[in-house]
Amino acid sequence: MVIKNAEFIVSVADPGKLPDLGVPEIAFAGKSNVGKSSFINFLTGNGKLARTSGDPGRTRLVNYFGVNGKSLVFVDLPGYGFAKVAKSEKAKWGNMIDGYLTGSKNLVNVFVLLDVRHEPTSDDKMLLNFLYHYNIPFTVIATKCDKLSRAQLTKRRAEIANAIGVGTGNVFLISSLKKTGKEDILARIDALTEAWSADRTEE
Ligand SMILES: Nc1nc2c(ncn2[C@@H]2O[C@H](COP(=O)(O)OP(=O)(O)OP(=O)(O)O)[C@@H](O)[C@H]2O)c(=O)[nH]1
Ligand SMILES: [Mg+2]
Repeated sequence: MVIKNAEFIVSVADPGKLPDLGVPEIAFAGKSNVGKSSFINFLTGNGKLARTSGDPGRTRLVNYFGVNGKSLVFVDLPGYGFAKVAKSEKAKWGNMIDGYLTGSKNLVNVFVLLDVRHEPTSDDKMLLNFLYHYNIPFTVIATKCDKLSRAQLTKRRAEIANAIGVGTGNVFLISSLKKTGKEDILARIDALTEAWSADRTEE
């Protein structure tokens, strides 16, 4: 697919009030600061669409972005695992993430972002277990690949795949900074949205 345009739709603070837009949603999840919002901006070619920051914990709400005339929606989720956030605040974010993942009527896939340099954290594993448990399909995307050499990337890709129990080919490598890895992701989105449309026409 080609992303021609993207626009902000809505921010949601209450997981009980998720909009039902009737089009497929792809959610971006991962540790705080891993590069979720930056990746949305990279994919859509709009550097100012989702707010990014060097301070972890930038995205605090569930943010909906419409792609190509709102025929597809990207959902930017708050990051987890940010140590400096108060416990009460953490619980609130956790509820928003869980609430979104179990409550959205249109979620087709969760893009789980992991920093290519680090081992998946216990929070990452918790998210993946949650997705398995609720049978929610996901795609693993390793971010910030500009930080490593080609040889290191090959090694880290295999290590990440091994740590979470998927095949190496199922770990996508991207860099929002260097703008690499986009084509494979767009092809993946094509496959996901086609499957969604096919399911709909069967009903
Ligand atoms: N080197 C490098 N830095 C990146 C890349 N993607 C994002 N960053 C930086 O990482 C920091 C966090 O990026 P965000 O996109 O705000 O991360 P986030 O996952 O949305 O963070 P929260 O909203 O706090 O959960 C920013 O300083 C970005 O510039 C990348 O591909 N390469
Ligand atoms: Mg963010």
